[in-house]
Amino acid sequence: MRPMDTSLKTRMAPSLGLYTVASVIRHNNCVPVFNENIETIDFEQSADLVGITVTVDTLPRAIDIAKVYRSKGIPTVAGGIQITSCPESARGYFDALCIGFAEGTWPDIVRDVQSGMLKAEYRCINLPSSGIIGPAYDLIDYRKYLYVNVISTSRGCPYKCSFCYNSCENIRHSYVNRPIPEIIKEIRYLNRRHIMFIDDNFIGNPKWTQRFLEAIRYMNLKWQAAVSANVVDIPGMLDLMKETGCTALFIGFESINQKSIDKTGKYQNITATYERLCHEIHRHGIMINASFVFGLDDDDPETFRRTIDWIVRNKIETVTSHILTPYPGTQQHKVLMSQNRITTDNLSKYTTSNVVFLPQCLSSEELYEGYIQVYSEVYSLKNIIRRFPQHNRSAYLMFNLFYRKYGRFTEFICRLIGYNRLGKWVESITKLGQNISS
Ligand code: B12
Ligand code: SF4
Repeated sequence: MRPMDTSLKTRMAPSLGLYTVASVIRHNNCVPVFNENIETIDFEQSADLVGITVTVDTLPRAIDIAKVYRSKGIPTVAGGIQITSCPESARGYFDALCIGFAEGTWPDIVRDVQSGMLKAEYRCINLPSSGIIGPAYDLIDYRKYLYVNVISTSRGCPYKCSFCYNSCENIRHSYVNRPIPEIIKEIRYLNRRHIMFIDDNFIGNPKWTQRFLEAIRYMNLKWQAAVSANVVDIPGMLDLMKETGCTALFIGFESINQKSIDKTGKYQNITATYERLCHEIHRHGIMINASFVFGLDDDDPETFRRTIDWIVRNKIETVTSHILTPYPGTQQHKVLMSQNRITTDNLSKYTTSNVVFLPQCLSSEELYEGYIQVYSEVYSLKNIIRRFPQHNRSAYLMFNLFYRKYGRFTEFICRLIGYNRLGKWVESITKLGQNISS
């Protein structure tokens, strides 16, 4: 957990990756799923095969878990973002690695375990749209999470920003949208008016997005998603989003300094257009969750002050910020490695809330303090009042006060009444303005 987080973050949503793995083989197998963020693993339960999903920061723990199972003679397979981005980081710690999509590997893995012929590596880095399988939503214990109404409509992103896992070799060529009828089936199954689309970039293929939004228009949903900053340049897109029920958009602004942006290869972000972008989104009555990354080479001690002022001036409803983190396998990692600037290879620190490299125009302490300052100033009572929006006021107050400012109190209430009950209650009184990526 980051210093500003509570269990509301870890209880936010289930791992769709693991429930997809479960979905692939559930018909002939019993597939219990454990989420160690919120519960303890029952190591006594017997198993024929253990699959572990791994993000960068959870790799050290995944290795420890695998050790326990391997000592009992149970084979372990690791998959997920980190294994796909940088398989070298995991070699030797698991019986097999899955690089890419479970849909194209897990059936073979199960078959090979059954015949005692498990290979060291399985690979499926490209899937046709029809090959994607939806998660086993019916296996999720809804009571454990704030939200289960999360849907992934695509995999990957057409952009390849240098700090993002999408710039990794095994991922950079795999952007795919799912068949629209499959997604509609999932929305119907979830049977909720509020849906959170958790794609990297919901407008990666604008023509697909427009077709999809037209297809769900009749469902009268309230929804939110993450999009790239060029959303404002796609004719009619914001109108269509508004008409089909969009309440909030998560956008990776990353920096208000164009020089910093240029070095990330995020060509779709033009800082000179940011104010117009915010104005247009707000004009459509949609909330903005702005994401920033600090520690880029042109960031200096003044960057934090300037960014906070910009956020307040543009009345950004919610903010997520990160310390630049060189995920192994990314272009950013290659550059910092070649400059000998990575200061720790302890991946459990790679949560975007620790400084794991030497910044250029800042000390490590200044970077960390500045990152903390952004959260504490943006969510100070004074600035919550100064950012008060024209639309979605109840959602704004709910997120700013009860998630960010007084999260510990909300966490206490959740323990009394249950996370999912609180999530549903928040959805109904706010018409859902909060974004999952916060
Ligand atoms: C939704 C989401 C969240 C949610 C829910 C997380 C959860 N419970 O899973 C919340 C908001 C809580 C969250 C939190 C965080 N997140 Co997050 N999150 C995502 C997001 C947007 C979608 C994940 C998802 O459901 N994808 C859809 C599923 C179906 O895809 P998948 O997981 O890749 O699974 C497929 C394959 O990878 C493979 N597979 C996966 N697991 C396994 C296992 C086996 C055994 C096999 C065979 C195959 C396999 O098969 C699956 C089906 O094809 C991703 C971005 C992304 N596109 O993945 C970021 C992402 C995973 N998050 C990220 C980060 C950094 C975080 C935080 C650390 C942020 C922070 N600073 O606090 C936290 C902490 C997460 C943690 N350690 O618990 C990074 C991870 C970077 C990295 N290189 O590891 C990502 C990639 C975002 C990014 N662009 O950088 N997150
Ligand atoms: S636009 Fe976002 S999701 Fe896509 S590559 Fe860049 S940072 Fe990653």
